[in-house]
Amino acid sequence: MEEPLQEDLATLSELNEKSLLESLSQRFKQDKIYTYIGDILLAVNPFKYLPLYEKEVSERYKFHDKKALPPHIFAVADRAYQSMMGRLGTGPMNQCIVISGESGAGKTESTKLLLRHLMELCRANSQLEQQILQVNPLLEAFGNAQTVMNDNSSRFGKYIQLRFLGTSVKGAKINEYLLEKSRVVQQDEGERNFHIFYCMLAGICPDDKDIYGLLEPQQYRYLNGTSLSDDMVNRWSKKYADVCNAMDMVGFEEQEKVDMMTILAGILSLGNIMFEPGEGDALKVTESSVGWLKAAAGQFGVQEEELLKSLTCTMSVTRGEAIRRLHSQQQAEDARDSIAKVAYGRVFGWIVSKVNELLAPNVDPDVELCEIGILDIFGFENFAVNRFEQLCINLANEQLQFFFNHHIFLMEQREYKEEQLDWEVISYKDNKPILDLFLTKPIGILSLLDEQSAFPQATDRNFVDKLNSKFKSHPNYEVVRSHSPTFTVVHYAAKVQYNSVGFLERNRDTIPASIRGLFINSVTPLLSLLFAATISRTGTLMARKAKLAQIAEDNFNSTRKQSVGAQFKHSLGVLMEKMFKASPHFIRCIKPNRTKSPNDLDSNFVMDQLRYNGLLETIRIRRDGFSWRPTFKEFAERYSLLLLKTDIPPNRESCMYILNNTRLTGWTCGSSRLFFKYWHQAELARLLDRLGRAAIVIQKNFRAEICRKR
Ligand code: AD9
Ligand code: MG
Repeated sequence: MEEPLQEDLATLSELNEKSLLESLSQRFKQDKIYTYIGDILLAVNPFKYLPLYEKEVSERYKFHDKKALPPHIFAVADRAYQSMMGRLGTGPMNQCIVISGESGAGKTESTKLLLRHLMELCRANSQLEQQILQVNPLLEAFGNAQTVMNDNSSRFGKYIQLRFLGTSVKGAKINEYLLEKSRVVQQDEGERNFHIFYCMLAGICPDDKDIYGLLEPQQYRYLNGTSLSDDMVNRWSKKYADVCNAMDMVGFEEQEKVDMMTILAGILSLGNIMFEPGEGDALKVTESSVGWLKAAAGQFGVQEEELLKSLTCTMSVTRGEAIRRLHSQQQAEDARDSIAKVAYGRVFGWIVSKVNELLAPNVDPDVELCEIGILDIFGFENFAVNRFEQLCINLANEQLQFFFNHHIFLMEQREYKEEQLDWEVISYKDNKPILDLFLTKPIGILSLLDEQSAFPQATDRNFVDKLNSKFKSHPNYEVVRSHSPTFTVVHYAAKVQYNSVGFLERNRDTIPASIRGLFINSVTPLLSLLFAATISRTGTLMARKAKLAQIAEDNFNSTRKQSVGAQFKHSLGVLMEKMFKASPHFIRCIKPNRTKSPNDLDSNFVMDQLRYNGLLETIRIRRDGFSWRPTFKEFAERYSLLLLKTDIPPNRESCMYILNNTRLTGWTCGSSRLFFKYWHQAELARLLDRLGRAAIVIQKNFRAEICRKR
């Protein structure tokens, strides 16, 4: 008979890298892709359909007993939901589910499954439920793209907050992080633009295609001349129908959809405009681009001459005098690309804020809502060429790894020490030095980048020279001797070599005010709104009259704003603060191979991920440690019910008395709190539940007895 496979690695008797890999690989062979490490879920991407998510499965995992069913992602959703409502050991509190893993490991798919099960659990009203479930396909169409690592790679990070009143969901809010806008104008070998462009070109009906002025995909430079095979047309047109459907469901208006598609068509036309020397120092568009200029101006709803002007020259004001500076060919091409990037970025930001507006909870602002947040960011990336975007993506992953370490190792072991538990310290790879390398003020990588970005004369090379001189002896930094300006960071997951060409420009991300002025005057209402508006802190679009007036007045000068790096650092900080206040649930996604193939687990590749995620140490701490550590007061208040009492003093003696009345073993007691293994919480919940059920039976019998006597 086959030996049963370990469902919880924290119960492995022999623990080493080999036994860990062997367990995962045996399970994977039998399509058992989920495995627990105590309360943490490991999920190995199967790269094939598995019948694991049908309605009956979802039903089985509703309010289930963890021990009775195999590990599953629905179980994590269930635990988060129950914990949020205070059914598992603590009072009601906000929860966050943190999903990590490298690009293509399965984070986004996991997010969708979690959302689905949460909607099942809270039996949302059908319209709100559908709206919430449609948000993902919508955002994916605009924010995901094919990369060499993943055919549906998220090119932005998101934190979805589901907001509950009691047991029912009342709304949702999305925070998005750092869309990779540069993809709109450039994709590396084997990569594609954002899905929506292909969807639109494949799915739009011929009449609408004419209305929007769209041609065949291979004619667009921004799509790298990709032509669509029949199979792709089928796939993408179905997706287009889904996106349109999602927009209707979420509540977008028809005119908004039309405007949005027109802007996307404008971006494609813009990309085909090329320049050549004209009269004197002036540039003109090439003969074959004249039509594209006309098309783009029409699609953007602006004057052709105005668009040409913003591409070929910059206006500035010096001592009250307007000065026109003609662009070089390179500058004109850069202006073209930056218009495309900013327009796309604004459309994306607007979609998110519109979703937030439509899904905002319709409750009194004084009513306090509880939250379950799900974090799905872009996974760790290491390409042939790594740019500014990869630096930010990898920094976000460092931040998540730090959050994990902090919770699993640091806080836990700090409490053992404070409470003088007999404990042999488990060491782990602390990535704080890498975070410091990036974030320390005034001399972290991001601060130095900002400092250099503030100098118009600074170059990408200067920036790397500065890094080299500051960090040459930092253990996580390596100087690279090369003609191109490159440097290496030793990340927690791997060494990544960054090419700093374009770092300063991408970090500045300035839009000349003339472009803003151009679009504010667009006859396309949405475009005009996108450039006249600021996105408020609450995530809603607010057109501000004052802003409009200021822009009109300041039409010639670039507006100063926070750099991309600084904004990203700030939004990551806000996110971490929120997460540190919530009760976390971790899902670690593992990619089985580099080729996206089913039924193939590449041992070395998987071992690398287990190592850099610190999973062996995680198993050790879950096996030997105490992940639930309530104070005497917290415990006594909640579990005095087990003695059928509610008024016992909340102290050590009461806790001992309660616990000695149960048959629980393996817990221990510190000076101010109790220390429990990860499974104790569920056991105690079960005892309370049993007691509750017994009380109901007693009540029923009592009532029946009374009736009988009468
Ligand atoms: V990235 O950091 O956004 O590049 P993710 O989000 O980690 O990455 P994603 O969820 O997009 O990866 O998964 C990649 C692909 O793996 C999906 O498109 C599916 O084809 C496949 N996948 C992932 N999880 C599952 C699953 N549970 N069942 C079947 C899956 N296929
Ligand atoms: Mg993803």
